Amino acid sequence: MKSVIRTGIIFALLLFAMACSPDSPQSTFGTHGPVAELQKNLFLFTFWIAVVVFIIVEGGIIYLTFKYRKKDNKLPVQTHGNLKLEITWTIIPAIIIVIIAVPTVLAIWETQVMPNEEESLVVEATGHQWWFEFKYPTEEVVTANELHLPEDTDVIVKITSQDVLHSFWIPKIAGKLDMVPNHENLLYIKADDPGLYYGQCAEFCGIVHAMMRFRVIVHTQEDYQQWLNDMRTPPAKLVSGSDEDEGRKLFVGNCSMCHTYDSYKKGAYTKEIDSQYNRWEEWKKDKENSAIVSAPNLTHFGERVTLGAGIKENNYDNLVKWIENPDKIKLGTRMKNHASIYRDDNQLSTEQIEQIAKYLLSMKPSTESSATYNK
Ligand code: HEC
Ligand SMILES: [Cu+2]
Repeated sequence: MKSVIRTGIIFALLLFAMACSPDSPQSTFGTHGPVAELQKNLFLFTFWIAVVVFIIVEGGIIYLTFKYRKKDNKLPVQTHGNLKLEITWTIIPAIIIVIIAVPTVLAIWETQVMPNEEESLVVEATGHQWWFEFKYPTEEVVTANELHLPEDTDVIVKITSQDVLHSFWIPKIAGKLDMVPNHENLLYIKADDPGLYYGQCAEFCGIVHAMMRFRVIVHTQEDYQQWLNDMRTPPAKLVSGSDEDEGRKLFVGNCSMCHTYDSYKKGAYTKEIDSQYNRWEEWKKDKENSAIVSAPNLTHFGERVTLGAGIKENNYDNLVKWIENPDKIKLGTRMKNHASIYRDDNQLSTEQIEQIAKYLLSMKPSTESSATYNK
């Protein structure tokens, strides 16, 4: 009896703990967009049907177990087959499946239809081991690990991958769709409210798959325009001889072969696409010794909320730790495996690392931004 009570308490606690989930950043229940809403409703519809089936079946089992439990040593009446019952319990599940299938298929159709491209925002999302690249072809803006969207706008995300299979998922807004190399998948999304949302790779893609995240920052229309302007505004000129300026020189010498940092320039968009491609080709030629791999665009990195593809808050301490050894934060990054500063003969001093970190945080659009995001 004691163990029954103990199990009961554990179950009750588990149920209680489950009730916490709707507020968590990757919960599919606290929806903020029509696609996630549709998917949640479909889930709940199926769930409640399953609950009814569960109660009837389990209730039946428990009731019959007690009612017909062995009372004497006589063999019970032996029966075999009951046509009426068998037809009933074949037809009822078939009907339930149809009831679930109809809204499911309708929802699949609904989310497959893309809005008119001319009237929508088109974003290209590319998966890399282990980070996300976001390109805005019409706006000619490119960034990484942070997807900026205007609220209440139809968005078509063109999804692909550079290396292996990944999957694109924003639990509170929509999900999920495979990122497949050499193939484009289309995902329709729309975000209802401004705010910060979590995205996550949802397909096992290698050692730090679970640490391949991104943030979605949904702006008011006005702030979104401001963000676009910011992305095209150069940073303020650094004071010659300052730590930031020394950091800039070190960055250009040690980091810029993989990371672009000046996509605010005119014409930078096509250049970045070409250079990501070239870096990738370069890497494929000699995976062991290559000093170049495709890497997150770091333009205006000082404005970013996170670091390491959504793993750590972007601040000075975390940046220093990241540059010292990215593997301590995220095991197996291509940065650690291929950047020359991690070879024994080419290491940066602590002072140099700090200068680079200061430089990275100084990478911001020069004009005072009126946008209210990440403030
Ligand atoms: C061999 C190419 C390569 C070199 C050289 C390189 N990196 Fe990286 N870097 C990467 C890759 C790849 C990632 C993505 C790591 C991940 O999240 O898996 C990355 C990620 C980063 C990030 C995090 C970006 C984000 O949005 O999460 C920062 C910051 C960064 N690198 C800074 C530097 C600095 C500073 C240097 C020079 C000291 C440098 N990198 C040199 C390839 C490189
Ligand atoms: Cu992935």
